Amino acid sequence: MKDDRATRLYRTMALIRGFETAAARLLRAGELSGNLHLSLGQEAVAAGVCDVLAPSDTITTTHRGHGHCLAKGGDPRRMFAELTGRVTGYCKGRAGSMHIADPGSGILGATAIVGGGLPIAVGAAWSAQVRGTDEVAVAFFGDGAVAEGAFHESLNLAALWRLPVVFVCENNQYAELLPTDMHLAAEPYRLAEPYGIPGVRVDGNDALAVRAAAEAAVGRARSGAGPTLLECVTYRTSGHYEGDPQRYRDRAEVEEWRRRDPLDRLRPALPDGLAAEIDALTETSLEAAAAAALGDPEATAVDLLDDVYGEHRGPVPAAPVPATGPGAGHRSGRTIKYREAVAEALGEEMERDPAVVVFGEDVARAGGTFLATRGLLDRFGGSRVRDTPISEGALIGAAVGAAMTGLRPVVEIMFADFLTLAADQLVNHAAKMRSVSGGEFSVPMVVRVIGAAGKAAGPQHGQSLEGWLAHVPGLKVVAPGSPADLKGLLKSAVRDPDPVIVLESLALWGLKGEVPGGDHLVPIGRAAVTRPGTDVSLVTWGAAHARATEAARLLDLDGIDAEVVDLRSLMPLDREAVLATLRRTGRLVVVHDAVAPYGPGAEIAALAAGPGFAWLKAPVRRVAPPFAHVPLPEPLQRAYYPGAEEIAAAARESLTAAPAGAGR
Ligand SMILES: Cc1ncc(C[n+]2csc(CCOP(=O)(O)OP(=O)(O)O)c2C)c(N)n1
Repeated sequence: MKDDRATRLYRTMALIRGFETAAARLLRAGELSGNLHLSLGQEAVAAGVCDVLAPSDTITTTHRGHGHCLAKGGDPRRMFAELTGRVTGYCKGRAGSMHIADPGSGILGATAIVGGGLPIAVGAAWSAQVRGTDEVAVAFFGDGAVAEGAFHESLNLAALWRLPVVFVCENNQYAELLPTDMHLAAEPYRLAEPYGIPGVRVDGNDALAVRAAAEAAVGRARSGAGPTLLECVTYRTSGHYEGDPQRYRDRAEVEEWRRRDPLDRLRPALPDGLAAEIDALTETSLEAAAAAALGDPEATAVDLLDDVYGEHRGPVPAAPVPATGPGAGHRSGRTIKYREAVAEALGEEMERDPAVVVFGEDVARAGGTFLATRGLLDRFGGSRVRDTPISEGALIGAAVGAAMTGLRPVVEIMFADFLTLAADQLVNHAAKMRSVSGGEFSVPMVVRVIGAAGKAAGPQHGQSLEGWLAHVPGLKVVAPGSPADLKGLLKSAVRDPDPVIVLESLALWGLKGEVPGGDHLVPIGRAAVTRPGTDVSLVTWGAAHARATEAARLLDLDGIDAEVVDLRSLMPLDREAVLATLRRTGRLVVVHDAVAPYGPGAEIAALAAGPGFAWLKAPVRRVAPPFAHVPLPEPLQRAYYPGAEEIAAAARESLTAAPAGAGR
């Protein structure tokens, strides 16, 4: 069978083989930073699967994904540039071999996190379904990923929603150093059956066989019949990483698999002499690509802040601080509850933009565990408002994939405590995707959680994790303390180009407040002075804002004029607002519901002790819960969360304390 198809597959495999051989040479020559994980011997999987994909189809891949990226249309020169730390690389040379992402060729990203790409492919497939296209998403992963929760969560979700996704397990028979039978209790392809989807095992060193199996799986996905799990049994003849002494397997085994080399196997299917011609041409063009990449400028340190966030370089808002509180100048006379602000904001955004979708556990039929999304299903239908399984990792990952492919997903995760189950997708993927794509991918997604708590249902249903979240470059974190701010910040979050975590508070759930009319937006990264004052500043956010305001009232009875500043956003932080209030009063008390040690209050105190030092008249006070877990009983909660009296006491202390700083 001397056909074009075999020639095409051979060309792709030769390109992968040549690229990786050249990359290994560059490593030995000291031109390459970091590890290099090659896929020598596995080329047929990438070539066979990608041969049946259209340019608009998408893939996610792994730390060993050079081949998948090249087969999907990645540019060898840009890949060499990335490996060698050049500004012309896919990530501007900052991330290296394990991180190639390219919207232009449908590469949603290689990830160094085992299993990390599966939920993202599921999200891309869901996005294709919602947008009504016939695009297919493919997740490439190793046998090691099959033991990860991400694999099972992804298969369940994809099967449940009949998503156009193909899961390609590249079983090279080792997960790092362990053979498959020592780390998996079942053969990968068999795991499809319990999820009700086809599980197909194919000889992964036979490019034509891989292609045929992939064609069937992709066709099935495109026709709307749902996902397939394709296990390609192959072998990597190189070490786990370049330089690996490979003590975990014997030479005879490697030699045996070399005899089954996928390029050698396909050669007879090509016209005489063509394979040698392709090999020579490929080598010449790759040499030129590598040389050109090495001639490009190296990545420089001044670029480090680029591409962490979308609309500005670094997380510092450029606009000035408003002089007064939320809603100033927009009096509508209309009051709503804090919780009602959610459906109002989302309803308006969904009307405005058909790309906005809302999903999460019980958000649709029940209208949310806390009834925040009530009514949205009836208004917008099941395609845009969806109940999901209890799969926090897959949900955040699906939001990442959906956001990268044209949707604006809003996902509800109930309590911030449960974000820990999705930490990989949040911290390693949502937060980094813009950066590892060299700024080419945006991840406009919103995660709503009960977070800046102030009221709890025990140690695992009430943590205030804003300090933890705001510490992650790439994420934005807001904690609205009023219905107007919740509505305005949520609407801004939906329109934001970056992942935004909206920390809501159960303590404020029934709080009523006036909400401005019209298209009410509160800018992310802008604080509000909710009570002007001259003697001491109470800087706060979330549910603690109400208690700080009460403390200001108590202080007023003593003749102390406290200013209350509601930060509203933790990242970006309105540094100017903190410095401005310090300039006005010279005294700073930071009030929050996250535990004090290593908490977000320390960041604000550092601001006062640094750029604000000249205005500081007294030591900064932090009023926050102790370094302990959130208790369940009400009396213990009252002891745990700082009350108005405690806040007022700290403010009084700051007025009587010995001068600090310049003391002016
Ligand atoms: C979540 C996670 N755990 C551990 C690692 C360390 N690690 C890097 S590669 C690898 C082996 C992965 O095996 P497999 O998925 O079979 O892919 P292969 O390397 O064989 O292509 C491991 C454990 C990681 N990168 N991510």
